[in-house]
This record gives sequence, C-alpha cells and structure tokens, in this order.
Amino acid sequence: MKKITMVLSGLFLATSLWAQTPAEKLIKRLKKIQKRGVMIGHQDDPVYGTTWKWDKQRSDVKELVGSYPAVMGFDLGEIELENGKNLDGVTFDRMRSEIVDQYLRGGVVTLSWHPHNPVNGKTAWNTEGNAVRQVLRGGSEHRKFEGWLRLVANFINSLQTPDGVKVPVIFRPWHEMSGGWFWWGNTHCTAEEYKSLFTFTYHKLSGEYKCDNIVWAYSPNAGYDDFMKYYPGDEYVDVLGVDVYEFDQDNAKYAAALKTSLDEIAVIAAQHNKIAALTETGYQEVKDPNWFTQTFWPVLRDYKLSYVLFWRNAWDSVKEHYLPAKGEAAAPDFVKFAKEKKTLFVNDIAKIKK
Ligand code: BMA
Repeated sequence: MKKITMVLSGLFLATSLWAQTPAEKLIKRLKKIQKRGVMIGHQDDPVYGTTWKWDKQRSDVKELVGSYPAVMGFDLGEIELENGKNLDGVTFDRMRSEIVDQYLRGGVVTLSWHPHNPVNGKTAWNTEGNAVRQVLRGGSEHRKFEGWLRLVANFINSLQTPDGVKVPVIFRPWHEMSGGWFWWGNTHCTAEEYKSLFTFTYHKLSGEYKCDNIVWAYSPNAGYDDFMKYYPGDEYVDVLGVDVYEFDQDNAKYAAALKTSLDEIAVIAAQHNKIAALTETGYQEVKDPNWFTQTFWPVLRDYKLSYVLFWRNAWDSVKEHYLPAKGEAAAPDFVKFAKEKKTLFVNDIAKIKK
C-alpha cells in the first residue's frame, strides 16, 4: 500500500511539475533570482539609444558593462492600430525576435502598453470621452476593445523560441493609474471601473486566449494616495510595482519618494505574497554624474526587489534619456554601480535555471 502511495505521489509530483505554465516557471525563477540581488532592466535596450537606432546586437548597457541588462522592457502601444510598429517606431517583428533572444540568453522581459484612446483615436495621453467606461461591457467601444485585446493576445502567444517554447513575460497593463495623464488614469474613471478594466483584460488574455505565459504586474506611480486603491485583487496580480522618476534635479526629493514607495510596497508585497519591483525609474537626462552610486543605490540596496526598469534612451527625444551611454558623464558611475555584487545583469542570471 505504502509503495503504491509513493508511486502515486511521485506521479502526481511529476505531472504537477510538468504542468507548470511558462508564467508559473517565471514566477519561481524570479523568486530564486531575487535571493541573489536585484535585476537591472532597461526599456527598449537592444533596439535604439540616443545616438543610434535599429542596429542589431547593440545596447547602451552592454557597451558600458559588457552584458545586456537582466530585464528588457518593450511597449505594445499602437499594436491596436495593426500597422506593424509601435508608437516609438519599433516593429513588432523586431520586438518579438528581441524578446525571444533575451529569453534564450537567460534574461527576463516585461511589456507595457500605451494604447490610443479608443473613443477618439488620439494617443494614450488623450483623456477625453470616459474611455474606460466605453470599453467595458455595455460601452460604445467594447467590441473594438475586444479586438484590441485579441491583437495583444496574438502577439503574446506568438512569443516562442524556434523549438516552440513559449516565452514568459511580465505584462504591466494600465500602469500609472494613480495619475491623471492616461485615459485609464484616476481622474477619468472610478476605481471600480479601473478594476473591471484590469480584470476584463486578464480574463480575455489569460482566460479566453490562453496566454499562459503572462505574469501580471500592477503598478501605480509614486505620489499615490492609497497604493491599493485600484488593486484588482490577488488572483489577478503577481508583481507589485511602482514608477518613480527624478524629473526636477532634486536628488533628496527623489530618494525620499523612492524610499516612501518601496517601504510601502515591501510591506504589502509580503502581506499578499507577491513579488515587488521598481517598474519604471530614472533621472531624466541623467544630469548627475554620480547619481547611480550616490543617490539611487544607497536607497535601493536596503530593499528586496526583483528588478528595476530604467526607462528608455529615446532616439526621438533628448529628454527621454535615463541611462548613460559610452562617453557620457555618468558612464563611469554606472559601471561602478553595475559592479555591486547585488546588481544583476543578464550574464549574472543566465545560469539560474529557466
Ligand atoms: C512614455 C514616454 C513616451 C513613449 C512611451 C512608450 O513613458 O517615454 O515618449 O512613447 O513611454 O515607450
């Protein structure tokens, strides 16, 4: 009898291991990596920098520290328009191949989405027309919105290696809802409408379209009144994050804001058994050559975070510049920061099993 039970439980264990989804595997791996340190990420890292665009095998980070970042972020904005490229000019074919390459080299990928306003077709920053209400059930744009989600699902389901392994991604839709600059932001919908938007997106993608490779992230921006005000619920979220920027050359103010948010996330993530991350950050135009080791790291090193994502080094905007490139004033300091034992780049995590 004992033998049979052992065989059965062995079988059960084997099936449950086998049955793990790509998303579940990534969650496990994120927890493992976190014990080693914090992964350093960069938005659009391998597709452009301030002085170059669309080159292959290039990266401002790699040119400085000899490794791609551990996390790469990409944005799906304008996938809903079906014209082949996103709002920053990155083609979805290129994005897909960079995502697969990042996975194959042992890295992690996160996706955001700045979709156009579904009511008037203007950008994500156009907040007219009660757009959240209109995309929900019973709203005038509901059908259209369902179509948009199908396009997102198709893309996410298409993320596969040449061997047919589905690539897991951390998807962070409807971000920065605690500000009012996007059509899904706090002053343009109620908290209940926002939660419906999030859960509807979840049910479509992870339910109907079977995107079993999505790890879900919830990420307000710093300065929120109540971090959990728009939280859709534990069953819809795996990663709790916050977006914190330095825009106005005040290191102390940034450090304080970062600390306030991270203190709070640390507590909430522990209570809800979630992974914590700094989902967007950076000092705009990197104006302080010692920022990484003297402002950022002294705060960050005290927290248990999965990753931080520095925003993009835009080819099309001088202001949108958050990591130094080779030859820039802050480059040596970033290299020093990268040498910290606990800052992880893709070379540092490649051996931690996928
Ligand atoms: C925003 C800005 C925009 C950009 C968008 C998507 O935060 O950087 O310029 O188009 O992200 O990358």
